[in-house]
Amino acid sequence: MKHAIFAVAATVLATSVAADTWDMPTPYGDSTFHTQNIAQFADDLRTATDGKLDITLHSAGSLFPHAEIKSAIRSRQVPIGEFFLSRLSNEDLAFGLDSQPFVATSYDDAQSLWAAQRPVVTELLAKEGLMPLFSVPWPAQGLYTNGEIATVDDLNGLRFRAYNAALEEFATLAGAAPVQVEASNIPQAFATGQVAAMITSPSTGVNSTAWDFVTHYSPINAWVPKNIVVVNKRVFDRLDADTQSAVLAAAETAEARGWAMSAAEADSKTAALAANGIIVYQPSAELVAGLQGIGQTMLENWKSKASDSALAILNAYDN
Ligand code: PCA
Repeated sequence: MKHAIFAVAATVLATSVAADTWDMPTPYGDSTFHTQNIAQFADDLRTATDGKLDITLHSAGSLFPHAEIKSAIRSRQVPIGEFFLSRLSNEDLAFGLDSQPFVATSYDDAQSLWAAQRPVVTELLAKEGLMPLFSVPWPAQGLYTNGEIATVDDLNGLRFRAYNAALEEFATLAGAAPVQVEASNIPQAFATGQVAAMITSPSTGVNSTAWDFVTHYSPINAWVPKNIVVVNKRVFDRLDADTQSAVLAAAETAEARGWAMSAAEADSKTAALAANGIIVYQPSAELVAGLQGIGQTMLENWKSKASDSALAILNAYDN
């Protein structure tokens, strides 16, 4: 009898230790490769910890809207979550350098930029009790419109979907009218005439069936912005050492896998846009020159407002 009670007590103890379930919000939908990568991260962790750490993913902003995910992790309403890194640029421009046009336009550049950005981002987030686990880029951003865009002037007056402050500035400098719309609301925003053009990845173009509302796509490859997965530091510190190591190992694997998925999507999703009837065209020299001019103006603005830590990233990246 005594043994039986001990056995029951031990089982209860074991299951209460085992019951570490983490809710994880992301703004992006299930068909997004980032979400698929995170789902795999959760699976990997469940396996590595024998089910001791069980992450439940809440996609498409279903648990928290995008703008609230970071503060929800900070206040421990959720232990972990994903968001678009450069949305934090209103807190410090250090978070936003990956969304400045023509600073880093290839995966190699994006890797170098992330290497320069990571220590600074880690330090800034630590001040808020947050710890980055991994960061994965979207494919380079391209231009979706109705009809071909030959020069920047052709963007004049267009209602332009934006997803952060940098894209809002970009659209404004191009003479367009920016409107903030979350990725999962893109089809509706076009259908209702809220917007008529956008800059985003081929991945998001395909995920939002862009062929239903635009005719043309140009891979202007202007920047390679990233998502980041962040954990609350106190929650992480409370995990036992083995579980902590498992989280860090799964994060490293997820980062490498995510970058590879992104690179594969850059080609496959551009092909899918064309296969669904979108006309994919290379930007004219004049359009590129005009867009680069906007990029230069934006970088000057950025430098004039950047914190020391933000400037340190740019210096480290340039050297
Ligand atoms: N897709 C996301 C962010 C960048 C991207 O390629 C979006 O459009 O909101």
